[in-house]
Amino acid sequence: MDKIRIENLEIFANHGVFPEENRLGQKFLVSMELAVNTREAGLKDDLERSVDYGEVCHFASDFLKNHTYRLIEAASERLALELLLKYKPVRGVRLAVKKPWAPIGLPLEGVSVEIVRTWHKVYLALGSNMGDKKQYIARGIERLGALEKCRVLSVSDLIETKPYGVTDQDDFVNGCLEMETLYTPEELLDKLHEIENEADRKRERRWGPRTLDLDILLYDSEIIQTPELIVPHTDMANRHFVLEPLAQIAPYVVHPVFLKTARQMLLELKNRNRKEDGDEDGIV
Ligand code: A4P
Ligand code: MG
Repeated sequence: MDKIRIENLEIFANHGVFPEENRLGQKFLVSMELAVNTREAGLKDDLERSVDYGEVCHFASDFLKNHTYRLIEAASERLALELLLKYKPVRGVRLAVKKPWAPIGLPLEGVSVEIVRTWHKVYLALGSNMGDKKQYIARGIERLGALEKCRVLSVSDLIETKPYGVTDQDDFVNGCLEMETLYTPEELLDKLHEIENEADRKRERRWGPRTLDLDILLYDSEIIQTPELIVPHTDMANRHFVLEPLAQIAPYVVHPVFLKTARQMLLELKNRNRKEDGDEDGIV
């Protein structure tokens, strides 16, 4: 993506772990690289289609003057967040905050922290098979949309499905949604658990009845395997109730392990199911 680069913006501010730093202040040098598609602005010579770097500089300067953080890590993190939330065309930020006068009792040219923060594209599976199922899902989507670091982009139709795996339970309502987020995958999982818990979700039995289930299907094209989180969702390619709504909102999104689109996985699953049901040829 195109970049707008601001180098070594000088800001006098009060960040630091020592009380003297907070009281007296010192010089900071801030460099920002904003990932912005500048094509339209370039072709039309129109600032409205880009991001005003002068405004960004004043915003960053005011922000770092008006807040006091102990760590330049915190100053960088908060400023990156503010920039990503405030300027819609900014898809990502590389931000360096440097302290040329860091008081460490030794001569040095400076110390700096550099971070990269971007919006991430995520697909979630939505499910419920208890109580007012559609209402639980609608409320879950509303809660996600209310989070500052999430933007819900599209929601599939909700479909009624027979229970898969553990079959002695009520039918499900399932769907998928597409969103952008500034959360890491682990942070997002915590948020999903909070929203599930607000919906009175009980975890008595794996794959058992649930008021609300929010699973991460895809997070950019990342492949994650930790004890708490597996992305892409391990079983998504075998689940009609996941692939049908996913293929509706994102037919060409690619599974980063199987290298197949949602539509392809859905067609292949239907084909397998047909074969298992006795139609030897299936369809392609
Ligand atoms: N976890 C690991 N990876 C993920 C991920 N990608 N997204 C961990 C979300 N969570 C993930 O999940 C158990 C643990 O999985 C979490 O604590 C998290 O650390 P859970 O939601 O507490 O329990 P669960 O949902 O019973 O287990 P699991 O394995 O997530 O099951 P699924 O995959 O959610 O399947 N039939 C129909 N028709 N429709 C359904 O929606 N759902 C299930 C449950 C079974 N049958 C179904 C449906
Ligand atoms: Mg789950």
